[in-house]
Amino acid sequence: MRNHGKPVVAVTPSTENNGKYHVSVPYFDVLERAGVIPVLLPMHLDDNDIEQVVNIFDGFLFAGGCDVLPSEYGEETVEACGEIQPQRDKLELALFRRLFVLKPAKPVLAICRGIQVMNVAAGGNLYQDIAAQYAPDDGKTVLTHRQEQPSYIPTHHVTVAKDTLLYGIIGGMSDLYVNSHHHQAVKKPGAGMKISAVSSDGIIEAMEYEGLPFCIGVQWHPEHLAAGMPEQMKIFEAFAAACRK
Ligand SMILES: [Mn+2]
Repeated sequence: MRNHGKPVVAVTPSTENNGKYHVSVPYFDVLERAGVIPVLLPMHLDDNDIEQVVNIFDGFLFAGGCDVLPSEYGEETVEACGEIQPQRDKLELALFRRLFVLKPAKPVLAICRGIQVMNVAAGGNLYQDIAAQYAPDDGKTVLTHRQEQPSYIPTHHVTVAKDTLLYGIIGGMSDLYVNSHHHQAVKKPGAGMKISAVSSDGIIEAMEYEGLPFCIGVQWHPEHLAAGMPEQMKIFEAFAAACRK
């Protein structure tokens, strides 16, 4: 049982090898609106540090960012693969693998790169580049998953599966309009991963880990949509509520 006030949530860091760790402000804004205190993690944590961190925080948000090193899912790197931060891969994969089996469980929300790391941590793999490696089934139109429009503008729909945590959280909507800022995507789901939303061209856009009460990954950026779309805010409200337990 938690004995303090607001839940404190760890947010994973990004870096551009420019001597700074950073996180996009909208992640913090939306978590604060949901009643959470967000805290940015450092990039380097050994196994003992990971153990301490999973016990200290009430929940974990895996933020967006660059591509996962393909060798983490047993592949060579193709030309269309993007920027990689091996140290961030190491940190986030170690965190996920500990969180998958942590007792008692802690809530996890994984956004954009987050769903991809979540899948790799569970033994799944990725399209290194949708345009180079993915062809939808006959009759399906190829969408752009790398929109030119600002992030607060949704550009493609996803169909949400009814028997999922996500469906209940967003108030029973089977159709969501989302933004799209990714060139990679989940290919083969890892062990225990349940697909909770798919775009019309067949790309996996949300998954949840069946082994935990709250472990949700979304391929879009709800933090940029939450101000104008209540159903996107509900994702963070549900996460905050789970962190309060
Ligand atoms: Mn997309």
